[in-house]
Amino acid sequence: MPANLTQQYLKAEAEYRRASTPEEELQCLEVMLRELPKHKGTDKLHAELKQKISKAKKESQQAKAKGKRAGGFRIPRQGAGRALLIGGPNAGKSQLLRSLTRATPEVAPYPFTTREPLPGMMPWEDVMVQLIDTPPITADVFDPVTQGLIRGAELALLLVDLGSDDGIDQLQQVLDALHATKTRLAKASCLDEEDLGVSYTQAFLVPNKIDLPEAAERLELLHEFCPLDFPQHRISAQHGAGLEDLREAIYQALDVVRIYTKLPTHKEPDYNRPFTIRRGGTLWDVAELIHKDFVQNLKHARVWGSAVHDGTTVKGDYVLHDKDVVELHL
Ligand SMILES: Nc1nc2c(ncn2[C@@H]2O[C@H](COP(=O)(O)OP(=O)(O)OP(=O)(O)O)[C@@H](O)[C@H]2O)c(=O)[nH]1
Ligand SMILES: [Mg+2]
Repeated sequence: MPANLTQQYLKAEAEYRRASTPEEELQCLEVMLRELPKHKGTDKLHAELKQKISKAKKESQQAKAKGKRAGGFRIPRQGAGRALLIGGPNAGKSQLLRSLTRATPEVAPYPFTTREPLPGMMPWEDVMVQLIDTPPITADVFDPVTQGLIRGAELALLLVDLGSDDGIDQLQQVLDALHATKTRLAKASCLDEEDLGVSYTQAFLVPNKIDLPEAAERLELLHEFCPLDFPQHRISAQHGAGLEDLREAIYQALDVVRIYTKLPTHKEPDYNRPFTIRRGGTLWDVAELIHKDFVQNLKHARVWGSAVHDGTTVKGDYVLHDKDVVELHL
C-alpha cells in the first residue's frame, strides 16, 4: 500500500471489505478515490479505483432495476469487531465458540456437523466481540457464504486438528481452497494493491486439542510441512488451555479503542457501554456512532483521558485514546 493514506481512506477501505451490496461498495470506493493522495506512486491504484467505481455503478443500477435485495445470508454486525472460526472438519470450531461465548452450536465427533454459520458474543473486559462458527472447508467444499464472511471479518482463526493425523492435510486443503479464490489470509488485513478484488484477512493459526498425547509431535510436523507466518495460539478448546490468552489476542487484533460518553448534566460517565472505534479514530467517529446527525452538529467536546488535562475542550478531529471519556456539545 502507498504511504500517507489518510484515516478516512483506511476507514473506507475497511468498510469496503465488509460491504455486502454494490451501493455500499460504491460509497466506500468514492471515499477512497477522494482520499487517495495523488502522486506517481498512486497512479495505478487511482486507475484501479476508477475502474472499480464504474463496475460498482453498473452493478448497483442492475440490482436496482431487478429490485433485488443483495446478500441472501446476513449476520448483523455486533460488538467491537468480528472474528471468524474456520478450518477443516472436526478441528473444534464449534467447541471453541461454545467455550468462548454463550452460543450452543452442536459439537460432535464426526465431520460436517456444522452446516450454517452461527454467531456468538465473546466478552473481553467491558466489551464484546462477535465470533462466528462456520461449516468446514475442504478441497471439495468451500461455501461462498463462508468466503464472504472471511472477507468482511477483522480476523480469521484458522483451527487445526491436532487430534488426528489428517490435521495437517486438512489445513493445507483449507489454504488451497482459499488461495483459489480472491479471499486470502495474511498477517494483516488489506486489499491487494495490484488487484483490489483480492482481499487479505488478518489470521491466527490456532492448533487445537493440545490436551491429547500426540498433539506435540503433530504440531512439530505442522511447523515443518506447513510453515505459516501468522501469529500462533495453541489451545484446548474443550479443556480451556490457552483460551484466556486467545481471548485477549482476539480483542487486541481488532485494534480498536474504547470510549466512554458522559452527558453534560451528569457527573459520571456511562461506564456500562463503551463505544469502540478503530485506533487513530477521532471524536467525529464516536459522534457518528451515536447518531449520524451528531457529526455535522458537533461544536466541540470535553475530554478526560491519558493524553489531556481533565475536561480539555477539543474539536471533532481530536484523535481519541483507549478509555477516554468524552462529553459532546452540539
Ligand atoms: N480432546 C479434545 N477434543 C476436542 C477439543 N475440541 C473439540 N474436540 C472434539 O473434536 C470433535 C469435533 O469438534 P467440533 O467442535 O464439532 O468440530 P468442528 O470443527 O466444529 O467440526 P465441523 O462442524 O464438522 O466442521 C468433537 O468430538 C469434540 O468433542 C479439544 O480441545 N480437545
Ligand atoms: Mg462445527
